[in-house]
Amino acid sequence: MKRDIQILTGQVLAADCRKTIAQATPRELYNAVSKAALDLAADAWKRAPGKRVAYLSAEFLVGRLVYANLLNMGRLGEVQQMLLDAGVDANVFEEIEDAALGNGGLGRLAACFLDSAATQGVPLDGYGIRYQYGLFRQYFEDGFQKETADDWQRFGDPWSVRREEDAVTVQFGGQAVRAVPYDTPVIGYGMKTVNTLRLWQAEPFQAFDFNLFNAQKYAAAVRERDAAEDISRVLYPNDDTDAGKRLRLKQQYFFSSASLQDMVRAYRAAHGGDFTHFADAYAVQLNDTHPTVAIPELLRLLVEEAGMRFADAVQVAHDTFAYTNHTIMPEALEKWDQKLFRGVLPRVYPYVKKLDALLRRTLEQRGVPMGEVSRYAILEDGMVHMARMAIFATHSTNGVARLHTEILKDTALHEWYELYPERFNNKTNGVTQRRWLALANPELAALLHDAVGDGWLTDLSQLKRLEPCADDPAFLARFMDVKREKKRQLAAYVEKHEGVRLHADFLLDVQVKRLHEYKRQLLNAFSILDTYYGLKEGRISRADFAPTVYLFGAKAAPGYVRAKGIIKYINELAELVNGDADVNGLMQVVFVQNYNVSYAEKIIPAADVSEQISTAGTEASGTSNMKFMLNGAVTLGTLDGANIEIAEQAGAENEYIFGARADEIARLQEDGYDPNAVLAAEPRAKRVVESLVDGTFSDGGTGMFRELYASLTEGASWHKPDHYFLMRDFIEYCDARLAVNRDYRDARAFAAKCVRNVANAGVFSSDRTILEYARDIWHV
Ligand code: GPV
Repeated sequence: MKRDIQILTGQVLAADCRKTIAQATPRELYNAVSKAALDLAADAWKRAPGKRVAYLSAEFLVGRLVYANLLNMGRLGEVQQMLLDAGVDANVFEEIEDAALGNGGLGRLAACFLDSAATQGVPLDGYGIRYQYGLFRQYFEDGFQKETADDWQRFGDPWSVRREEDAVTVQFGGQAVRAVPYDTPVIGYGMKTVNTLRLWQAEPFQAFDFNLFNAQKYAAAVRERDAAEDISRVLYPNDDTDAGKRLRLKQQYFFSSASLQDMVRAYRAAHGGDFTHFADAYAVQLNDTHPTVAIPELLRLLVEEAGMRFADAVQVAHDTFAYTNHTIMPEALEKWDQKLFRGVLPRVYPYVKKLDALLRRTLEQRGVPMGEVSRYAILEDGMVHMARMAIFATHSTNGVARLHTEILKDTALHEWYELYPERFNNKTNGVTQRRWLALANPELAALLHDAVGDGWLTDLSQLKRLEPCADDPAFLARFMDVKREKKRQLAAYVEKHEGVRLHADFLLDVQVKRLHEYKRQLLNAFSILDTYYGLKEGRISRADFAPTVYLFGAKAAPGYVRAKGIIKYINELAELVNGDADVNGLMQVVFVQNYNVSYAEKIIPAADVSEQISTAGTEASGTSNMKFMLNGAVTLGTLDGANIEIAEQAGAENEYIFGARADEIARLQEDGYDPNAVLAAEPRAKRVVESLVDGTFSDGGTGMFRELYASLTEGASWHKPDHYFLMRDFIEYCDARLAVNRDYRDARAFAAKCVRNVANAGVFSSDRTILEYARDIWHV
């Protein structure tokens, strides 16, 4: 019998705070509804027998869990009605902070994979770190980014269960800490499968060392506790860059070791002490190199705790592990100083050395010339090269979009591809349509329900049946109504959170993603400034221009000075444009603060244009590009990452593609590229770039803008000028953008393009991706 979530919620509230639903605070209500729902999921939350996948990831950017879980449980409508009946706003849980245990695409991909695996019945558990503080919260002060700590647990964490009985010990050099798992159910759509997200928290063995305390060494006792807790204190805020910090290595080993100990213990309980068939019980996916220290750790456990020979242990590791690469950017490829590594992980380091020695013997046997060995070696120039270890010791290395995998094979990891071609494979990323369509855009979901039914919820390829609707005026009218409504909702939200009145009747052009030079938010800003001048000076006809909101959302890593300079620049641009009454009816620039998963759920469904303008060859895949497509935005982008596959699926005539392709960029890198020649030849380019230094904008005396200017025109010791080819693509980008604007004026034709995007988004479901991993890599 279906149990009543209203009765359960009422009972929890009565027991916990002696209040009714109508009386409870949002936070009390959140905890009660979540507990009630957790209770309803309890029966389905049990381990199925058979092989399991462990998805090891330093990040799980799950966002807000309550609505997504209720949706998958089939309880969302019921809870919304319950709240309505009690006179409570159905959006009451929007006060609940996101669980931002990730930086960006990589962490959000892991969260989409959890949802898809549970929905598709793939027995996959996530393993990671229960950071006390997630990604910093961002606000702007005088246009500059400021950061504050993200104390996400202050609302409670009702979706997790502490499993004291499964705690393990993780040993560093002279320090031993307890790893205590917190399990969160991962509820598949329809609740047929409930998997587990197991996040480890670091704790001292005793809250306090009383010997120290009694000896009046209070500070020492506290220090010991803090040193343990520090390990899971905070998420590193670098996206796509490697900080190489000691504490980061400790974090990586902490969750890798704890997760493997967990698996080894369960294996022993089920199969006894013979570990030769470990890979039949577990497939372990390494989400980038962050958990790669798991490889020597498994070798250590197999040799020292299961008595296995090293060579046999290597075979087990090879069969068990697989590695996903998420970038070719050299600054993100993890390398650890050998001394640091050995100092922090003295028990593990010998196994890294043995692997390195095995690799060197293998290279020799394969006839790789001595002079080439240094390109492969795990231990080389005083560093431990993690990606090399990951490729050598696993059976699969995959990229995350077709172009990305081709670049890995042809250039970035070419020498490895020559050695092990059979290990390389592509798994183009995807996103979960439950959160990114059903939950974020119920209005569009309802329209799809009427047009093609609800099968797309678990089989996104069914959206293809929408294709004829792109020629149906009545359908297009309804689609445009949905867009209008989503813009209206977004405008209300932005007004509340930013104090800005967003023009809900304008074309909405959006770039939301981490702030990084390669993603080229600065190119976007330059183009807006060029449009502004064009409108003011009559080069662009005001009468023909579709009024546009340019919306940005992005966090810069706190130590990434250039990225912070770009944020300040865009905020200065916003002030210029929004403060000019002459263009107020035509342009608005808005940079929202604290862009996160929940904000994305508001912004993406409202967008008309999805800005995906990275330098070709730099964005491994992108995943927001897929979310925009699914919600009916056209892509204004370069042929980079998954944009290529998006344009291929939807048809290039339904996107706006511009700029140099990856092969041209590679050629320019080889043969030389001179941005100053572009600046000399193209006054429009020169004018916007000069705005960094000619007094148009102020960086508050920080020198940030002059540094940005120098990065474009002079370069630096580590970079050539305009390393990301903004000037190469500037005019083409401006032209493509004007083409979008022109086309937008034919509202129905534009809506038809949007609908064709929705209809062809089927392959970009993470359900498809996860089923490919299951079939090709995990064999489950
Ligand atoms: I490496 N990515 C990320 O978010 N953080 C990282 O540390 C690394 C990669 C991203 C890539 O930049 C995106 O192109 C990609 O879509 C995403 O990972 C998921 O694969």
